[in-house]
Amino acid sequence: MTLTLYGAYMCPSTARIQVVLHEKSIPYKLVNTDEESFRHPIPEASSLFGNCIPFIIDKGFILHESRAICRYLATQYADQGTKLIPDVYSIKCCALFEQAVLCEALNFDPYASKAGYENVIKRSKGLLPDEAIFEASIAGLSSKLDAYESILGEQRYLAGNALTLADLYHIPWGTLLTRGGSDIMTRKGPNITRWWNEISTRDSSKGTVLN
Ligand SMILES: N[C@@H](CCC(=O)N[C@@H](CS)C(=O)NCC(=O)O)C(=O)O
Repeated sequence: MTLTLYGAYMCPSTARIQVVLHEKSIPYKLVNTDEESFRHPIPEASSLFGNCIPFIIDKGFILHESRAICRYLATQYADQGTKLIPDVYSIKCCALFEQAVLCEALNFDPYASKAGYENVIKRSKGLLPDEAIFEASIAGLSSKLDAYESILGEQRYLAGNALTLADLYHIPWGTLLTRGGSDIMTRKGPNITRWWNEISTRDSSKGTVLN
């Protein structure tokens, strides 16, 4: 039974899952809920999360929250595609992976999503961006990226020298920041630039609902 992803056009969380589905070579069917007039097609999927998308149904298993979904895919489909999480017995590698995952959720996403929402999502809906919010978000992100620059000077990826989910999680909002006219992903320093150019040009980052 093919995995089904319920998502929407221009939804970064949907794109995050699509990146991982591609990396793991998992065939899937995308149900675009825009086209369904945002009518929730599976009543039992909406109890806890309201009408929030994205969610997946994999052989009857319903799961919400893009990062939880990506984690599930990387574990359930461990034997195929790109390995995206460290082995469970590597305790320190797992701890560094958790650190990188939380770094994206707590230090990158809050600023990048605010800036990307102002300059790209709002414009795509015909609304005017608030330049002050955009600039403040970019300034906040810029201060957080100083640590990225030094971490990525010591290692190839955020959790070590292997690509993980933590790196891929940055692709959707990083892409929209660039599209929104910000050079923040390539102006902080050579290490972030090298890392961002590498992850954002992977085949998995193309062909999502953002493209
Ligand atoms: N934390 C969620 C965020 C998902 C999200 O923001 N979904 C938006 C569309 S991109 C949505 O469903 N908004 C409508 C609602 O919350 O009812 C995730 O990462 O999956």
